[in-house]
Amino acid sequence: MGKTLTEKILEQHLLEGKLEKETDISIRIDQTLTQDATGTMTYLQFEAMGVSRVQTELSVSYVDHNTLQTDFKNPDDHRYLQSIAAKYGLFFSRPGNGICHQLHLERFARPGKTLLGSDSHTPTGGGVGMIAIGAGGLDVAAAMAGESFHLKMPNVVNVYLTGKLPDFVSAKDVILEVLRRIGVKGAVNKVLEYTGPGIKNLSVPERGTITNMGTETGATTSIFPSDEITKEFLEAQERGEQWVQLEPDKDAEYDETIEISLSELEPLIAEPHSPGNVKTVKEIEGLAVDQVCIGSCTNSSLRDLKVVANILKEKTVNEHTVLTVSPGSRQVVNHMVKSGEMAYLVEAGARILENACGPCIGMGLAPKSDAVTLRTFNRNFLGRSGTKSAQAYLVSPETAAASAITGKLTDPRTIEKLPKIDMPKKFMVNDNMIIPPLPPEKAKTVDIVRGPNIKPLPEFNPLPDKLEGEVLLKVEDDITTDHIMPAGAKILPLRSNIPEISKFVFNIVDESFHDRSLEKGGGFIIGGDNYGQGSSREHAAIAPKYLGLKAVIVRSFARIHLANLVNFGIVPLTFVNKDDYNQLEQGDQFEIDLSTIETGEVKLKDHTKNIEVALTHSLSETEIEVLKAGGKLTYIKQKYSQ
Ligand code: MIC
Ligand code: SF4
Repeated sequence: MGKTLTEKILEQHLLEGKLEKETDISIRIDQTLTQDATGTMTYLQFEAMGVSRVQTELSVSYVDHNTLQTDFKNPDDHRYLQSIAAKYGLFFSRPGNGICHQLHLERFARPGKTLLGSDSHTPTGGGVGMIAIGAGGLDVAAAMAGESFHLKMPNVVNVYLTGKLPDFVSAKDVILEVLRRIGVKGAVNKVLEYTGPGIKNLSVPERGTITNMGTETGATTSIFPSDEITKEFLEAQERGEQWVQLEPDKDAEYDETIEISLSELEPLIAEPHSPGNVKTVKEIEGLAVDQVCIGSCTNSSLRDLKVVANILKEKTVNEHTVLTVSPGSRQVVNHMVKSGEMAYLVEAGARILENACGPCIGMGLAPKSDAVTLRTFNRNFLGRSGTKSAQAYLVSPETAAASAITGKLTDPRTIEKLPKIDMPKKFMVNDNMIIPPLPPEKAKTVDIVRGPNIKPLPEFNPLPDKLEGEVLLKVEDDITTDHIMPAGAKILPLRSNIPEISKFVFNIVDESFHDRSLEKGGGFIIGGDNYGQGSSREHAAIAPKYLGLKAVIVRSFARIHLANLVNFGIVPLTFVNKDDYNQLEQGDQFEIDLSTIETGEVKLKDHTKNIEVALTHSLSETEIEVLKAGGKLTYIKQKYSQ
């Protein structure tokens, strides 16, 4: 039986287990990436592991999230990250260089390699045929220390593309179509592998848009083959020698197939507050738009910005609409400036922002109250823009640019002609904002720079056999990490200060959560399906743990958040009978007996309701050991000290 591309790359990196569905495997990680918002915690944990230099082929530390410097905190963190990179042998991408995923695709992503990143959109790298996975910072720290990465062997889905995208329909519409079909939990523990004759009509940055936002389906990762188009891209990035041809076997067997005819797609839009609420633009055309934001790791490539600039050429942004543009990288800006296309944006009245995440994570440019904001980003979760009453919609760059001109949601196909875009044969490569690793002897002499905002890691105790306490909160389906641990300009700078950031846990859902948790001495959370979808931020586990959260009991979990809970010693449990969710309430007194956890069966006694509820879990033996140790850091420290 032939192999899928996913199986081929996993097989080459397999350290433990068998490539059989649902079984636990561990793989070797070749590359890692971090960004600043998750990076500080990642490196504090890496430091605690006591390893003198990163053990990977390549590790890069990017700065792109916390670039709004309203006080000393963010710049202090940047200096810390720079000193860490110098001391431990990492590449350091300086603030101002661009968004981690865009930069990694341009400069480091390599076909056939594995990449683990402390950001959920790490699968962008799948655009060049690598297995690129998002994970919590602690897992990335462990990979840098030379540990393998554990995961459940995912099911592989064949996303079979035929045809060619019509004018004004682009890669964003492809991934929105995938989301329209399978929703935000449709690919949990699955890999979306793109095949079929249609892929030859998609460039690497377009493939990157698709693999990037595959994260919103819950997928472990997404991947395209490495073909002639990949070769051309790598050559244009002066990395032609890194190309290898990689594709699935002709007779590869997939667990499922999704067929998409690119020729039949039309402009799509995700309505508030989920990337899975997909409609056609036509269905809600005419909606008045207050703000349009173009950029983010999904849609900030040179191709995307050129399209936007040429649609806006000789036009003016509608007087009732604000347009922001955040380019993906300096390389993109450089091209846009030299070609003169940046001037089209400026002349049209776009507010040009730094090459960074910016409005995507609420780092500035929050929309006005009740605004309709159209974004080329990948997430439109409640409050993420920085304005809780805003209604955020996700669209392609074409739809965004057309709507910025008219001031209302506009089907870009109503613009007469698609402007012709000239893509360069060679990109303007300039790595002068990437500081390469220092040689080991020099690295040893580097001192780590720590600002006052960097607080030591909290220590957590081993897990007892019995957990007791109150249900602190009951939530619905699809709770995101943005609900659990909101981001934005005010909270993100606290990422290296757990006591401070913990004050904002569940703030967007229930402002009293923090005080209640402390008053009750911790307790439990009850949730629905897909609990913890979205970001890889381990702060959504560490901060609740700091407040005393003992276990989370839900119908189902999102992959990265589940791993983060284990890493920080919070027990992730699921209902055997999903309807039991309805019986339990906030305020109920629980007793959970963990003495049988190894058997997969756990009993919950609800003393308030006087009932017993059967719980289970999907934890591997190692994960149970990690939980018992009180978290992964203690577990790894114990392992190294033996
Ligand atoms: C996001 O898009 O939500 C983030 C901010 O990039 C996160 C990481 C973080 O919270 O720092 C992600 O996607 O993992
Ligand atoms: Fe940055 Fe937004 Fe991409 Fe997250 S999704 S890495 S915040 S641009």
